[in-house]
Amino acid sequence: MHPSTLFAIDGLLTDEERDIRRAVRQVCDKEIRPHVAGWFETGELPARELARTLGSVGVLGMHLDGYGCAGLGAVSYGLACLELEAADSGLRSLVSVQGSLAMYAIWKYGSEEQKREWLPPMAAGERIGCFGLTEPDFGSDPGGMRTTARRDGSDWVLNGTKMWITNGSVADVAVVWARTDEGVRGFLVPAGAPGFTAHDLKRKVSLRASVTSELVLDGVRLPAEAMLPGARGLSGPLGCLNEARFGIVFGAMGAALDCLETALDYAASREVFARPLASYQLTQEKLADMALELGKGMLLALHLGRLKEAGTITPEQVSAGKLNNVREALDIARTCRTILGASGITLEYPVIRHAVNLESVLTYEGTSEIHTLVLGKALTGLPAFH
Ligand code: TGC
Ligand code: FAD
Repeated sequence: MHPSTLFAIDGLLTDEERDIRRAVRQVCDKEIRPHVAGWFETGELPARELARTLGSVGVLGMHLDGYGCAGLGAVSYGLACLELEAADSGLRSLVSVQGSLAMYAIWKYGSEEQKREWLPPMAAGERIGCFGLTEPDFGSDPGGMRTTARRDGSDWVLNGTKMWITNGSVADVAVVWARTDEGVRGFLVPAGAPGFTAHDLKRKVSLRASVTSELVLDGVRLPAEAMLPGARGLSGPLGCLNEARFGIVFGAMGAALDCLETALDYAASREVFARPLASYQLTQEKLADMALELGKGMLLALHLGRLKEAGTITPEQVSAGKLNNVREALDIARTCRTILGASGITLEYPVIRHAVNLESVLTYEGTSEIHTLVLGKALTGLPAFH
């Protein structure tokens, strides 16, 4: 029995949602899976080519309306993230940052001109975006950011450094959050603006099939129209994070499913002490526990998706989903790794790649500790961040 059959998850989806899931899986099977272990190994990704491929199948900003975006439901978007992350968390990251962070920021807070200029080519994958919130000294606490935007006549002048920025060096536009006299504001910084540089972060052991960069803003002068007019204060960037975190609730289950499918196959064919590994009770306990957590995580993701579609989801519910599903996915990946024995440490199988990728997923978009504290605050009314 396939693990998804245990919970009859497919029966909870519409025909359209199943079709979208299948279509994204087909693209991953054809364009991503055959190459992804190699990209991971070399730490190099054909990001532009991939963005065009993903744009051509309509997954970039697929949950946004208008401006070349498909306007699909939250569950469809989640299932696309699931299939992408079943291939590699780095690919889901590319799509999350493009659609849920950079495009969403422009879609939600941008002027009509900004939307018309950027959203259609970004939906098509002709232009890539990144999202610069984290700084070298301020990750979990973005409210402490040091990047500034100072008015000079009608222009803005930006100074500061952003760190760990996905898609940074391949982006055509960076959404940069900076401190101004009127609080935190967002700016669209085009690649090539004088004083703006992006450097790739090397020697990563996790999320190697993804571009991660440092952005340096050294007196970057921007016209008044570069500011996102609709975002004021920290709620601007945090509002975007809710979108991307939601995609991860589904995505993490994709990585876990790929690990579990691999472990089931391996346990069925590997003989130990003259019997298939799958026939031992210790192995079956691992497999059963993993199928349970996977099923529960999928049901949680679907429930949150339906709440999002109904327009009632809260940031705390998204935190609950991100915390639970990434934590369980990482646990599943590590357990699957044990089932594969020594084979589990090689790139011949996807399991160790998923496991080390999920270490990044546990940290970005709010660490597991931060989401625990979000839930703690919701339950007690007492914030414990500071
Ligand atoms: P706090 O005083 O609680 O809030 C400041 C303002 O923000 C509002 N707010 C939210 N609004 C929308 N959605 C949320 N989830 C929100 N959380 C808070 C809040 O109502 C308030 O609004 P206002 O109007 O009163 O000013 O802020 P705090 O400084 O105490 O911090 C709260 C905390 C710790 C939860 C927040 O800073 C946080 O979430 N930290 C984690 C940072 C984070 O997740 N960074 C991710 C960077 S991007 C990334 O990692 C991309 S990875 C690539 C990929 O996705 O694949
Ligand atoms: P810190 O905030 O320094 O945290 C270190 C440890 O302290 C963590 O365990 C944390 O949970 C814990 N901690 C922090 N505060 C508390 C507290 N109050 N109580 C108890 N424990 C606490 N950022 C972007 O803006 N854009 C991107 O595109 C992006 N992409 C990323 C891609 C990758 C591969 C990675 C790894 C990160 C990316 N990030 C991005 C940055 C990411 O969001 C941050 O790494 C994350 O928010 C944590 O910040 P930090 O690394 O500075 O850790």
